[in-house]
Amino acid sequence: MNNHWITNQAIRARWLDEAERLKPALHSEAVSPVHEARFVDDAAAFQGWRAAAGCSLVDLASRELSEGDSVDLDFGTHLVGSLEISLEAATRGVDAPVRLHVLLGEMPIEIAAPREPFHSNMLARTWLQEETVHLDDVPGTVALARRFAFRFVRISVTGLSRQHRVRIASVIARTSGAVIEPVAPPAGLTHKLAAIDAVAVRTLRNCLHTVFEDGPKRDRRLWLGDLRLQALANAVTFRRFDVVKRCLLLFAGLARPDGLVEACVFEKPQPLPSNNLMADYALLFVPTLLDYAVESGDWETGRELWPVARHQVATITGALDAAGKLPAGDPFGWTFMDWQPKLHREGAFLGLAIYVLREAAKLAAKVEDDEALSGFTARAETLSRIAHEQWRDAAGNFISGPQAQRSLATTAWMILAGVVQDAEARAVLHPALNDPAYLQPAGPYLWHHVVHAFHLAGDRATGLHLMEQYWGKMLDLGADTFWEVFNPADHFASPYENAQLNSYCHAWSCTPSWFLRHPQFK
Ligand code: RAM
Repeated sequence: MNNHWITNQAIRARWLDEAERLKPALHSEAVSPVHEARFVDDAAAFQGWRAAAGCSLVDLASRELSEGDSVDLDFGTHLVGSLEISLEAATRGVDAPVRLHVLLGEMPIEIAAPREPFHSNMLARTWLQEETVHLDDVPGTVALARRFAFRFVRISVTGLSRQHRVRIASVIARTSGAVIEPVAPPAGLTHKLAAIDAVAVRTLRNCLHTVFEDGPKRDRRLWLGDLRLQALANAVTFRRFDVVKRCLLLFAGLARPDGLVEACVFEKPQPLPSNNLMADYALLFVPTLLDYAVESGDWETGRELWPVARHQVATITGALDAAGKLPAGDPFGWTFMDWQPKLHREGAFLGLAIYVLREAAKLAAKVEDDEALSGFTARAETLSRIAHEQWRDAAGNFISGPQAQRSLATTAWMILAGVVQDAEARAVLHPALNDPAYLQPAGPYLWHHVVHAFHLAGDRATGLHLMEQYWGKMLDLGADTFWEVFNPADHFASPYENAQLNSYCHAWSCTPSWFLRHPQFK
């Protein structure tokens, strides 16, 4: 197969131009808060804070604020957009500019808990949403021009003439997101599953802007692993296939000089590669392209981008050694799989590689690349045999690493890879779920793959039950949109060592909608 796309700048420029042409129009609505918020320190609430309803907006508009006062607002649900604040004078002739400090949060902890001292092992404090603005004249309106993701807002008067007072006349959120058609709830679901679906759809909706963002608060960026799951849910909800195509073209057009696709690309100020390579995400370009072509019927793009997909599989799975391991030194970047720090990733990665080879073979068959079809099929079979023979303990459980670590990650991916099937798959999955010796996932991204593995193993009931337990627990704890990270046993779990930095509308957690809506799971 010809790999001239890798060095041919004209082809790349054409893909990026097409991506630009597909940039979706944005839609905006004006939304008012529902009432004042009162944050209650409550050990029984998620992360120790409960947002109780304070006074009505009418009562709030009559409250007089001096320097040092603040007001907390609740918009009632998760929003993405900018904010406009209008002040009135409570005393005649406010004679100096007014300074407001505004905190915005998706969750109570972002507002109610102190932000200092700031600590994170990897992320900047500037992800915490806040702004200082001035009004030179009162009455007047000030707009916070940046886009935020929030339900809660604290407005503090941090500068005002001593003898004067102001009132907050109105606060308006101007939402922002790609135009979508509203989707009807699926028929026949229990109350709980219908509620999970609605929150999952809102999660996807609030991440859908000019690309599928991972989260509208952070990183507000296009990541391949996230895109793949969003695209699954999109196919059974908004069906904005044009945006999926745009995202695939961005990854293809911005691939590295060696042809491997970045794990993440920047969209603004103009499309840019991020310099972040991940072996698992690069491979996931393949199923994302296959699913896109199958669901949208756009095989022209399937064909056009096939060389990019083929290059990822050929390069990365071609480098696996006789034991099914990647060479030392991370030549293909880091491997993610999940945020679980204790996870030994090799076993799960081998499962993912086999899964991707099989998906690549399906794509090869569709685009009539016979050489790739036979090559990738044979490679999948060889690696699958290796996994079956060398990556299990005496009892048949899948293991990874020198300590023979057992984990749901390794088990689920070996099932997605088809290394074991049906009764044999169920026999290894059930203990993985119930035995404390198995390392559990750290977040919804891996839980998605576990739920999928149960469906593939022919146990849809357990898959649905898991969804009810895990995503349903977020719902019980007050989720308006599903979260980036959730550990039912540790509400402060954060890969960044700071729960205020976690994203609480994170697209990779939107896939309950896929399981609940796609005909293949009926
Ligand atoms: C996080 C992002 C994203 C994920 C990567 C690996 O920072 O939020 O969701 O794909 O890391």
